[in-house]
Amino acid sequence: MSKRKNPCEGKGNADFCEFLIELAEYERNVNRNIHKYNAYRKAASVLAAHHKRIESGDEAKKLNGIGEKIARKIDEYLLTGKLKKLENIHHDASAQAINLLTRVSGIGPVKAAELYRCGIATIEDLNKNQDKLNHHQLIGLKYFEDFEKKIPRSEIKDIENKIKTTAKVLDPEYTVTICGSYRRGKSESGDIDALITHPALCGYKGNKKNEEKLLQNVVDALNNGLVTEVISVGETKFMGVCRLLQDLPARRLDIRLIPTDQYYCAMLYFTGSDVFNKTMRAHALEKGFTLNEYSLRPVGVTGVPGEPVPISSEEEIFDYMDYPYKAPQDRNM
Ligand code: 8DG
Ligand code: CA
Ligand code: CA
Repeated sequence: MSKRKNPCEGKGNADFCEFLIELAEYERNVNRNIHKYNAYRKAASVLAAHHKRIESGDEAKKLNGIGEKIARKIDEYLLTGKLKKLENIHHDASAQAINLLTRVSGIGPVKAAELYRCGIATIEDLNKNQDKLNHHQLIGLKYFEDFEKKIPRSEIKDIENKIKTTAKVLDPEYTVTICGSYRRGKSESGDIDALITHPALCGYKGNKKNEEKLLQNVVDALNNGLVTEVISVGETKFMGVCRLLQDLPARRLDIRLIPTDQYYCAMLYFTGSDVFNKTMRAHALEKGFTLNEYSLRPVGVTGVPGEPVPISSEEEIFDYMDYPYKAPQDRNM
């Protein structure tokens, strides 16, 4: 996972979005309150999508996902141009340190707090305490500056072509899709989220012997040029680092091997955005389905999910749920 980014650049309510996203990050990284994190992100995304400039907390409160507390923050911001809560966070050394440490790939909020308790507050401190880091975190530290850089769309396009060509040379039956913000049409992305599938791999009738090597073979082939470091690799998920050309930054690359019968649910999930996914899941529940990265299943009156519905396109998932189809570029919420 790349650290989640601001979904609301350049819109009429961008300043509200920015402080809400900052509060969200604080809740996740420092307080480890995922509930508040989600609430702030949802509010930011609702404001980002709103067609006109919000002029009061009460006006904001009419929007779905904005409650009393956030409305009062909007009032405070409109009145004073700042937020006391954020000012305090900015002056809180531990909050600042923990926020910084979580920007290192592989360091989550719990590890960041643990490191801070050991007196580690800066990247320099991390460099002096590498014995406290695991393999993923060491790679995150080594490429800290590179991983902070956004990846231009054109570079991902080239990486996409390289992965597709490499897979097809191994076996023309591979299918490769780059998901994440790239598939949503963003001009730059934080990392690269690749999905691959192969007809030999189906959730129901998978040939175990075959599937063990389906991902490994692709990764091995990419090791001659594109992939430069392996963070971890299992039967279904590769996490690593790639570099398209010597003078370009190193990039985070994840590749997931998905059974064919789960491919479209996975594609939908890994295309995101995460806020869009939450909306979609909530809508599925209203329509009597449960949706996740693997499948769409009807929920019976007893509340027990049934067998997965067969799916052969993303559109079908929307159809089943009676939800108007949204193209990937319209899922940037
Ligand atoms: P970015 O990398 O350009 O910052 O944006 P992104 O591509 O939208 O974010 P991502 O963190 O790489 O996640 C890719 C998609 O995976 C995301 O758009 C939706 C889905 N997803 C969630 N929740 C989570 C999660 O907690 N972790 C990960 N890895 N993916 C998630 O909906
Ligand atoms: Ca990712
Ligand atoms: Ca991504």
